[in-house]
Amino acid sequence: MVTLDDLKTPKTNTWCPGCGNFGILMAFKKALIELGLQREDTVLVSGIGCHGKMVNYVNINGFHGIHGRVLPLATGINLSNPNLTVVGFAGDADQYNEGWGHFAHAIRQNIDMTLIVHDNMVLGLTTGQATSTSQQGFKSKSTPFGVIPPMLNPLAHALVSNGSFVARGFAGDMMHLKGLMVEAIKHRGFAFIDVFQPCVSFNYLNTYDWFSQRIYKLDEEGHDVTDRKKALEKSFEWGDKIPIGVFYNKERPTYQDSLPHVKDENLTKLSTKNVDVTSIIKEMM
Ligand SMILES: Cc1ncc(C[n+]2csc(CCOP(=O)(O)OP(=O)(O)O)c2C)c(N)n1
Ligand code: SF4
Ligand SMILES: [Mg+2]
Repeated sequence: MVTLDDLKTPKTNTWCPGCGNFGILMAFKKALIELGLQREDTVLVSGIGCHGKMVNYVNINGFHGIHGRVLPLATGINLSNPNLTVVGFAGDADQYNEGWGHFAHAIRQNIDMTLIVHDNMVLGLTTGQATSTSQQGFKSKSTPFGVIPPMLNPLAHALVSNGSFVARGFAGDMMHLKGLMVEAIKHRGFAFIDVFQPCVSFNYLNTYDWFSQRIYKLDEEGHDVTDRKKALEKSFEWGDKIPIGVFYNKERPTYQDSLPHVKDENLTKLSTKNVDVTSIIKEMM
């Protein structure tokens, strides 16, 4: 049985005091413990940004990728060894700006993994520029006159891309977030959680108070998680009332279920003894 102590690493945490990332980190550790996952069977993939340091603070297998590429890396890991539990941690700029192209495809392919986006609505590590989830009018170093276009709606995009698990959490409600992570990791297929993560140093608009005054829990109002149209409608709620929780959850076949060479056997276990790739290499030279 894994304990909080086992998951500790010797790295010094450099997040700003009060950062929402602490809530996400603790929720994830508690989810791993509740699920009884073994450290060697679990892989954490992270992007570049403050969120990317997750890989330094959880003592499991980790891959600190390049900016925007959490999903290609996680896809490769999952397809080569589907027995591993793969959890990707991306930033809002990392996933919804630089890595945006990968988002819809990993979702529609239904890669068996979990994606958790630390959505602080700014580029935290590079000191507070606007991202695609910054609200219209948000003033930052990169948008001195305020953000011009409407903010991107990642949940709606995930739902119309045929997402099989779509949820939103809040770093300020760690136990609720832990529950979402447990459900997401158990889900067979692509599970996506957008997490409201206050950046106390650079986002003075979307603060803990701002979120706390607005959020409400979908499960407390009897939301049907198998109703995609209703989930889509809920994903457009923004303003005085903002829903968190599971918007949609219905399993469908995963990508590797239909791949004959990985369906029953791990790529990592296949022998390369009688494979000759010389002709392919020659063709590419
Ligand atoms: C290919 C590439 N482009 C740009 C950068 C510069 N860069 C570093 S972190 C970052 C984004 C940080 O924002 P976000 O993904 O929202 O993460 P946060 O710091 O807010 O957690 C960028 C653009 C980079 N490292 N690599
Ligand atoms: S800059 Fe923002 S996101 Fe980064 S550690 Fe500080 S509070 Fe957290
Ligand atoms: Mg960010």
